[in-house]
Amino acid sequence: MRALALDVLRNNWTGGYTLPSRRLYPHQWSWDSAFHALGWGVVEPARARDEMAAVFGMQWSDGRIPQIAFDPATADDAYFPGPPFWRRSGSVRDGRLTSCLVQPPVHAAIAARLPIDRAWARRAYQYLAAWHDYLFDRRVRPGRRLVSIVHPWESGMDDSPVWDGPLSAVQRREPRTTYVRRDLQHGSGDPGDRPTDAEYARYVVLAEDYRDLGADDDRLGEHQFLVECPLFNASLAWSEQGLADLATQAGFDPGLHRRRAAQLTAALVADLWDDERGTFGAYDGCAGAHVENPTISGLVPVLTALPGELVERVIGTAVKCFGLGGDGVQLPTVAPGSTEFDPGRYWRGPAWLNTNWFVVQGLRRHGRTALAEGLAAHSLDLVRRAGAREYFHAIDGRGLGTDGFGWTAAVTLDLLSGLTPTPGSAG
Ligand code: 2M8
Repeated sequence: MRALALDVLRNNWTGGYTLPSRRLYPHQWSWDSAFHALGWGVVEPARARDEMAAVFGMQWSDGRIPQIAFDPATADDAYFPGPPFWRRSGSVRDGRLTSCLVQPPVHAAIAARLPIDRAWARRAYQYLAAWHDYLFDRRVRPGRRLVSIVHPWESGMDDSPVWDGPLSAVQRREPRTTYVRRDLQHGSGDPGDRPTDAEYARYVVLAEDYRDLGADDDRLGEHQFLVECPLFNASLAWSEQGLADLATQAGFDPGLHRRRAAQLTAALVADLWDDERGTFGAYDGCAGAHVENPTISGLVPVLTALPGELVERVIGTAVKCFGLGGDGVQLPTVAPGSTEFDPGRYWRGPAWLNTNWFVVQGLRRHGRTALAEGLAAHSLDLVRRAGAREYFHAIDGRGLGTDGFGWTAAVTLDLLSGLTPTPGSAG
């Protein structure tokens, strides 16, 4: 399986970074690259550092690390929405065109696990501290403590049912852009598993809106989708701990990052914890209301330094509602007992290796070794049976979505390696 995973990463390697998939996703994606670096870190650390350097290369002058940097050698219409849609030029360090959105900030947590020296830690720290500053300074809404996302694509779990409510309130209009859905071509598996055309039109409208605000976060009050997502904010808290570790390696003061990690964790508990359901919900800033969360994103804050009582509650929910430690496919992205569960549909039920990996890291962090290693072994089994597919059917485990998928391969390599400590696990 190591050979298979390594083949996928090698085949998707462009010379500077790794494509999520040669056909379906032929550019550089932000959080995919972080996972790719994790995998390269196990087998070829120099490539892990190159992959991270390519992430730093896509950073805007305001500090944001955008969702996608487009490969200039790839045709504009190979992926939608591509450069002609985003109409960006030139603000990126290495000159590539990018989208305006972002993705979950897992980079610093992963960078801190890589084999690095002091000079590299200094370099990484500077870019990643600027990235986090962007999120704290520009994406925390007045009177709030957690970071808001402006589009479901920013969550990484694009089609999650958690976005159904906030999306249904988006003013109905036809997209202004004429487009062909490239995501239904290029070997994405069964097009019926992908978002519907109506959902997709809503995504395009929201992307047009944010683009047409000039991606100017001073104008977020005019935007129609502002949601505090538990996975996004938990990644940030975890990565603040990673940034503290990088700062220490670099010889800088880690204090600010330790404080921020603690403050974000406290805010996750105060603002998103759903005591009745034993999980973390989301908060819809446009509606001023909490959103129920039947998905795995509600478990991901287990990555952080949660109080012990909440760790037990989250694990209890994972066991009872998601089948952690049981005989079935682990872990479905949506709890099988919920009405939104759809076992084969993109981000609405299937298991994904990266979301499993988060839960493994959280369980390890809190000393729940048997559950953690059981989930790691189960995740590897999915790949052993179906290959490095994009995601796995939540009932029979068959491979779905595209084949030769980068982060599935990368996480496989990390899980096989038996692993390095998780940021924060020492303290
Ligand atoms: C999927 O998202 C992209 C948009 O970013 C798409 O559907 O075209 C998601 O699974 C996302 O989390 C992932 O980063 C991306 C590339 O693998 O694909």
